[in-house]
Amino acid sequence: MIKINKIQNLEGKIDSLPTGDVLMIQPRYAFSRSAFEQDSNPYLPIGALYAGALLEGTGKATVSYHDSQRRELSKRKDLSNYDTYGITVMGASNIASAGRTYQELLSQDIEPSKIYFGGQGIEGLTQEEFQRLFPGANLVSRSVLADNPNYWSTNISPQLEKLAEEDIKKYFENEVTLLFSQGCKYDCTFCGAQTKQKEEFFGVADQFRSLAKAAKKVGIYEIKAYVTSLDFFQQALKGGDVGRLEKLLNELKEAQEETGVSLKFRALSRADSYMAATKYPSIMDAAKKAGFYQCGLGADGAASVEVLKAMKKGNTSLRSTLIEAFADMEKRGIAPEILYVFGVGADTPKTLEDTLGLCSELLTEFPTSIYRGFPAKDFIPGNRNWRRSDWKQSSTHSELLNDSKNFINLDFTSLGNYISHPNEEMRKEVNRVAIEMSAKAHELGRVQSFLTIPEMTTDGRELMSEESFERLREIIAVYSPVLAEQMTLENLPELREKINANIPKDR
Ligand code: B12
Ligand code: SF4
Repeated sequence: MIKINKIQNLEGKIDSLPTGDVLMIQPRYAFSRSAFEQDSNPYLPIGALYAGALLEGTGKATVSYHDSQRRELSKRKDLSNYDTYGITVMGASNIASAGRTYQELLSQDIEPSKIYFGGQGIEGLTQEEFQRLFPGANLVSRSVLADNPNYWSTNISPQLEKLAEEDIKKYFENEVTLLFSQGCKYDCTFCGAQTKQKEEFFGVADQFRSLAKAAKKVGIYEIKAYVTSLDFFQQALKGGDVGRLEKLLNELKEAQEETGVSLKFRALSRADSYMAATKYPSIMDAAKKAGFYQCGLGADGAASVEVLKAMKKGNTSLRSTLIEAFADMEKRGIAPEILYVFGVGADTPKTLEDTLGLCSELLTEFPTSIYRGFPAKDFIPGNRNWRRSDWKQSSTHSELLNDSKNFINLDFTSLGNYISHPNEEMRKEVNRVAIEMSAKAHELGRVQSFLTIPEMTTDGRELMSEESFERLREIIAVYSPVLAEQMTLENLPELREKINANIPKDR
């Protein structure tokens, strides 16, 4: 009886999904230049591939793929032959690049009603917000796909087989995404992930087998991956099932032996979950054996108990737990990553200064640690703040929705800007800390925080002081000595696109 109901639900909702011959499109990287250039470090479009596999599972769609990171969409001769078009949007800033894709489709006379958007960056918009940005197009909610009984075990091999070998080679030369789990039981105010949800696991070993099969085809025998877990060790917390995690890790190890393809992966975890997991030596052992080499620990707010409370992090002693976790990781040969979002509404110049102190201390105390810090974007579609009624009534919210291009300012790598930090004094403080920390981490060669230049209404003075600008110049010089020499606070708006295209991609 339950099964029939499920099928009826799925059938009932199918109309809101793309059907027929579907072209699933991965937009270009948000900071690529306006003129098309082939991306030499493309991301494997796992969200599009998984969505494509689920769509085919409905029996009402046949999916092809277009990766705009690799080829220009408007040059496709068969563009008008498809029944429907899917555009995938990973984060809020990708609404800007998805907007470019939407315009490219419209310019080829494709009806907006045939265009479907999906992905975590966009699915948190209301229909009204979405229609303001993309009139006539369709917004697909994940729940329609998640109703599929095979949602957690869908095979992506048939989708990977549709991609060009030269693209597969490029994807696997870079880090790819391994579908591991989804969901985090916490609900931090700034987080746009699948929060307040019980962790669910994908068929991990089978997902790895699919990746391994594709990699081997192009002669690659070692895969580097970022796993999708939001809090990798959360099963070690009270009420969790650590045995399940251990079993998955052991299966992952076996799948490597069976396929002859090895895996090195990094994951994210809360510091308290990580410490809870260290109480189970067999889990830590299984993780290491399965290829775990780097762990990003959410340090957001750790420098101030007040900020932690405002962020609803669910842990007021984060600072000491972090230090314990960093020490433990280094003992085990796992590189700790300082994943730090700072500059939220509750921050003050004092808490920002303390943040700078804490991040510097972590980098100095732990010689293998890596800095991955970002100026907060407090309001993004999908997070708890976005749903606040004061935000919905604000002029910034309205301005943002006037043009999809504005969403670029919500990228986590973007320096604080008029959209993310309307108060100029705080914006400059946030950027001072962001630039100073990133510069330090660059000097140490332990950096995974790449800052980009946002759009501005006047010139660079609205973003930062002269001192911060000189420090920023040192960072830019690492990637483009010529641009670093040319840049001034006045010409920053003009050089913005060129500078951003030279900054390494967020990873
Ligand atoms: C892996 C990952 C990365 C990797 C991506 C590597 C790659 N190959 O692309 C790296 C580290 C590079 C990365 C970078 C970024 N990421 Co990221 N990332 C993730 C992570 C951990 C997993 C995403 C994933 O692949 N999930 C698995 C797939 C199958 O699920 P999915 O993408 O949600 O897709 C499902 C649905 O959304 C839907 N769907 C997706 N597309 C479409 C399209 C259509 C037409 C349809 C019908 C359905 C559909 O179908 C899928 C199956 O249900 C998530 C957190 C998480 N656990 O989800 C964050 C996450 C998605 N990232 C996020 C962000 C913000 C970014 C950045 C934009 C950060 C930034 N710089 O601002 C960048 C953008 C990079 C880019 N691609 O342009 C946020 C998005 C939040 C939001 N609401 O905006 C998340 C949720 C992290 C977080 N805690 O906030 N990321
Ligand atoms: S920031 Fe981390 S702990 Fe907080 S809700 Fe997001 S994934 Fe969970």
